[in-house]
Amino acid sequence: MGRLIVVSNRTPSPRERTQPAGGLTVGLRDAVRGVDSMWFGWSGNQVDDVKGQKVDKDTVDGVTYATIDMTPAQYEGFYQNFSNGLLWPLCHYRMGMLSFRRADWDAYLEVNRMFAEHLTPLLRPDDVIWVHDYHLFPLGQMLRDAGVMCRIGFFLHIPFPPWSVSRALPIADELLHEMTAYDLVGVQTEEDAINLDGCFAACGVQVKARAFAIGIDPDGFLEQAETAVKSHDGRTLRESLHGRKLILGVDRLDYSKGLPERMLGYAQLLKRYPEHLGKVTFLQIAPVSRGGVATYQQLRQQLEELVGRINGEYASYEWTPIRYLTSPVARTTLAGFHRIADVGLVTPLRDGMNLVAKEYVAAQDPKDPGSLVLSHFAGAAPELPDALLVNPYDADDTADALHLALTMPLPERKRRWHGMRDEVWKHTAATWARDFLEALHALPSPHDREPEH
Ligand code: GDG
Repeated sequence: MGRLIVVSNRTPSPRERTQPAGGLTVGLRDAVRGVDSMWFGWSGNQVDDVKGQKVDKDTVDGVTYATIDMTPAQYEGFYQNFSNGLLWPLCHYRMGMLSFRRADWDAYLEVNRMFAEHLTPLLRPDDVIWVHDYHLFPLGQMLRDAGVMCRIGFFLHIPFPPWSVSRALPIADELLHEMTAYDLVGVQTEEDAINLDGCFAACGVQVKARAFAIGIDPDGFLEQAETAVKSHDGRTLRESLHGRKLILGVDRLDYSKGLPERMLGYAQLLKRYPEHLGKVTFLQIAPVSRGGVATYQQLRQQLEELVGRINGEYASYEWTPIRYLTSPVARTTLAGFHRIADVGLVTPLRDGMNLVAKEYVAAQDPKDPGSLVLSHFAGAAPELPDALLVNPYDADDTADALHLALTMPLPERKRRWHGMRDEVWKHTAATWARDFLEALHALPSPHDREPEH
């Protein structure tokens, strides 16, 4: 069997121990472990001249990381403007945030072409290529144009909106047509598959999307959590609580994660259920992400004001209701924090899946598990009906769920957690990758296809 070639915008840095926060890397890293594979993508470096650049290769634990650089202009047009300033809000149903410029579309195509040009010479005929996410929608077509005959699959990590929303993208038709180059198109949920199929149908594209829900490595995360609670950071966090209950939020600082709405929900808890005043601490870890994009800078400012206002209003001289961190925390430490937390609070306004919800479940102590408060709008929600599901736009709903979570008797906590635990252990990063790749292999090879007339 040939190698697995993973292609994503960024590859993880193979030799760095701390990795940037991000679900794609976390999910895929668990999936490629132990497989003969190559991971191709952008190095993270910007250089003024990329003409004639060579692919940089580094092999660690059987995985070859092959990377190329980008110019500052490509970074701005392809990454910041088109991918994160346009496709991201569109796919998260935020039409009011779209700004389309043809120059950015040109940069997006140029970088996809550059990926194809440098990847093609590295390929062997029996390789299987797996392209990831919205940065690389047209890559499959560009590889086909370069004569690549391998099986190519595509997986979208973020939601896909219905045609009534996605048609706001002026080049939607072209983008959807280019996806015919893929042998298999995967999305996170049935809802995304229905939406994408509706878009294909509206544009007369003969492709069908299939749902493959991503998961985590629950055994690995649990092991980290068990170790981390006994570590210096774990013990220090617990001691600092002075017996108070802990609510934990962990998210990249992104407007899709519903952070301001979450703060308002927590403030509503303190207002409507004053018995929790001084008895609970909300720790929100929100590492800065895409800090160069204006909407992210505005969000950061908005959150700083909100946290300051809520703390000012409800704090006492010896208790601060919200602890808010914008620096990343090491993954091992995070796992321990999840185990210590009485409540995991995950309230995105839209999310492809949301791995944090699954990590919270995995990290719990079976003898005394915490409760998960989860948004209906996370892709994980249909998989985790035993969570306390909330509408994040309704601060009172979030407050009620938090109150319920903080006061839930142990037998009910255990019952709900067991349901969620079964799901998190059943659908992991490894089963997600296995199911997708098995489906890709089951399709007729492009070599065996009838030539088109
Ligand atoms: C995209 C989709 C989909 C967070 N803060 C820190 C940190 N993290 C880790 C979490 C988790 C990951 O980052 C975030 O994953 P999510 O799935 O929650 O969200 P996105 O980054 O938006 O991921 C998402 C995912 O892709 C996979 O398909 O589920 O819907 O948007 O693992 O723990 N990690 C560390 N420090 C932090 O401060 N080390």
